[in-house]
Amino acid sequence: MLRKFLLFILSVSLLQGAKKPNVLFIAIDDQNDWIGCLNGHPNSKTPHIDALAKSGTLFNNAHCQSPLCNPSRCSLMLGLRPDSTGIYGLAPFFRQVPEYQDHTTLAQHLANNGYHTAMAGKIFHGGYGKQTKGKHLEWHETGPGATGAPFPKERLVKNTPSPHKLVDWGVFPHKDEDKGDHKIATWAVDFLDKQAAKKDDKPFFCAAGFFLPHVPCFATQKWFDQHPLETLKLPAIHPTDRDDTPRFSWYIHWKLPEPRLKFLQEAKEWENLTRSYLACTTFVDHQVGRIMAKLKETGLDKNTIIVLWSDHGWHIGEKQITGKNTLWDDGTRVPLIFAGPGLKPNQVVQEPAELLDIYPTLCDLLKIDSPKHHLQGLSLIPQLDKPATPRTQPAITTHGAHNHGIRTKDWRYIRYADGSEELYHHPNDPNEWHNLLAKKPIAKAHRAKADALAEFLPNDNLPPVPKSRARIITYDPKTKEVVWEGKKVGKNDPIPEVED
Ligand SMILES: [Ca+2]
Ligand SMILES: [Ca+2]
Repeated sequence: MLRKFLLFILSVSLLQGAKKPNVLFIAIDDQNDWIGCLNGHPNSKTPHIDALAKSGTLFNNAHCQSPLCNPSRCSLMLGLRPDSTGIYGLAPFFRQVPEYQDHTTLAQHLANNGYHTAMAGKIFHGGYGKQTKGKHLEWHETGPGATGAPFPKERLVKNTPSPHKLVDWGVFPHKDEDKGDHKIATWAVDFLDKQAAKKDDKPFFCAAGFFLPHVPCFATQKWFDQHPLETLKLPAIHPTDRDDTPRFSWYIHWKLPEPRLKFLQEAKEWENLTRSYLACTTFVDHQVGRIMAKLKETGLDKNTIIVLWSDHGWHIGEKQITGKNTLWDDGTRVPLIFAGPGLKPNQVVQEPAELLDIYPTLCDLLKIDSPKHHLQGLSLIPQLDKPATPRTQPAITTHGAHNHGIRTKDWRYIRYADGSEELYHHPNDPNEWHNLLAKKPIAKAHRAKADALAEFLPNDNLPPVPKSRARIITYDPKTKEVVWEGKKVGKNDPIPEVED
């Protein structure tokens, strides 16, 4: 009797399985590893993301392909590395590059395979990819755009070295409901209600991209109260950390609106920024929770695969800087979670993973062919099946041609365009404080490890595509000339505290 019943349940679930699973795609902007389950900061409070991770597989060693919004997101959605496209800056959007005008993104590939695709907030950078008509239809449906609004009448942090409107943080009294990210979650909740009421069998790809904890890190008191000042821990730093990193490590984030640690310390803003970032992450986690609750309430959770990711990390004082544009874990490590029907719960993968892997992994999970053009990521199915399955290639992050960070389970190797290098052994040095290639003479084993990892360095290294702009670094090996954002950097120029 029991056997018959189990067979019945099995056949019912197989019937239900006839419809392709939906995909809920949740992106968080500039979210580093300050997520509870990733253990990046002891004060992280992200119960909803942690619960999602527990219900599926957490990639504990996942890395972006570029430590910057536009190139990271283009890479993920195209399935191509930044050094293979030459898209390294905040501009251009890949559709403005002739070679990629007709390239099929992940969303378009799903649309071509019968999916209804919908997007709100930040999936591509800024307003890119919002067009809904014409030859290059990116999405069937779009909702509200990404925004850090509302803004206070005056800046909260008045003395930042850069007057950039977005470089600001702190407690800002306003209605949570007026916040851009609250509206994104509301759009997703409404979308799920509509989908649940629909009678047709068309599966959906719903992409919700949150803007926070990207600066400005404004939140209401409620979210700061979850991170009391009395128990607040500052990020772990080493006072002379940059003494053993090559000068080229400074060139890849030479002049930025994001302040250096020196400003945070002198202005006594380090605690405030740390707390503001944590508060914003908890706020976004709450928005993720609203979407997950609706998914469950509608019963759509039974047939929806969830992918949660962030586009890159963010420094809050580590290595003497704030912001992105680095090839260390603080700049590259991101949350990456897969959960849903058919996926095993409670799994943590320590092998490296790349955001580039999302495209081929989803193709496999949805049982649709990969598009004809070449996808450079690897399917994560082997690790989703057995988390300890060794990965055949490391995770690679690129910031400008010939600047690459390589991450395996235990090691990080960095090579800059001028040939300078770094090597870190994570089991002994989880904060990447001690560059093993800076100590002379270099231990034979470390040289051998670095050389072995260098075999994985990408080979394309295309120059930046025409009209590249914002955070572009180039190096001419013949003249040894370094150019940051169109301006030559002298080899003895003092390391700037802020952009001009
Ligand atoms: Ca970003
Ligand atoms: Ca160091």
